[in-house]
Amino acid sequence: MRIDVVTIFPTYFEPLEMSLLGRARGRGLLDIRVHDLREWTHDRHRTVDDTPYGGGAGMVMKPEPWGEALDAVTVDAHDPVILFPSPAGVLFTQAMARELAGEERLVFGCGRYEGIDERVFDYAGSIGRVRLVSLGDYVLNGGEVATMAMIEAIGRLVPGVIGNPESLVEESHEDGLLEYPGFTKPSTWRGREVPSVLLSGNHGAIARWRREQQLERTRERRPDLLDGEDGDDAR
Ligand code: JEB
Repeated sequence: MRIDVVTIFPTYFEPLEMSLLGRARGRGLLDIRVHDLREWTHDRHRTVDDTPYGGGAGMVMKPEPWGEALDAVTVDAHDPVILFPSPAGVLFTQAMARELAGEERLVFGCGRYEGIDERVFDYAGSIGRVRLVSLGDYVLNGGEVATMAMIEAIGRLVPGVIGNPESLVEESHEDGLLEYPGFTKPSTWRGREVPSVLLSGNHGAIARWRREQQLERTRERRPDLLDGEDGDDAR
């Protein structure tokens, strides 16, 4: 999979060199290219923002550099998915990460200031499949942190990136429930015991206990996952 990121802060993405995704990049599974939007400006000050038509607070990102950037990074792409992190986007979910992990080409457009001139989204729709996506219901200063989170969520689902694919299905959200609690040695730590069932060697009892814990925690912390068509297949 190739991922192009367009941003005015390319250094935000330096951590991608490290760890799991960095190794996947080294092995040729992920080709992540980060581009400075200012490469597609033509004035002395490399201007990417301007005042909003109609007035109001803050600045809006100018469409021209975005148009040139999207043209350049998609010149050899066939129907890429073009994602714009936005507080006004649809919520980014594990189901979406799973779908996107099967794509050949992704482009992330990272806005700043009050966001990007709205016409850019329409233009991007003439290049590929546009998705406005939100990381969650809180306000960030730009799309970079959201993009990093989404690249991590998608990248780890690309076949071959994670050594043991079985660890993917067990974890949080893949079955629509929160994870069961984990414990390791020592069996007593600072007066706190590991639940005795986990030391019993009774694998049936352990599986039942873990499923109960998942259901109890989900009911307590994330009842929204249990009621309705939300998420994947919460039971
Ligand atoms: C994403 C962004 C801004 C109003 C307020 C702040 C570009 N979950 C999320 N919260 N905020 C963002 C996001 C995601 N994904 C987000 C892109 C931009 C915030 N801002 C600042 C814009 N409008 C600019």
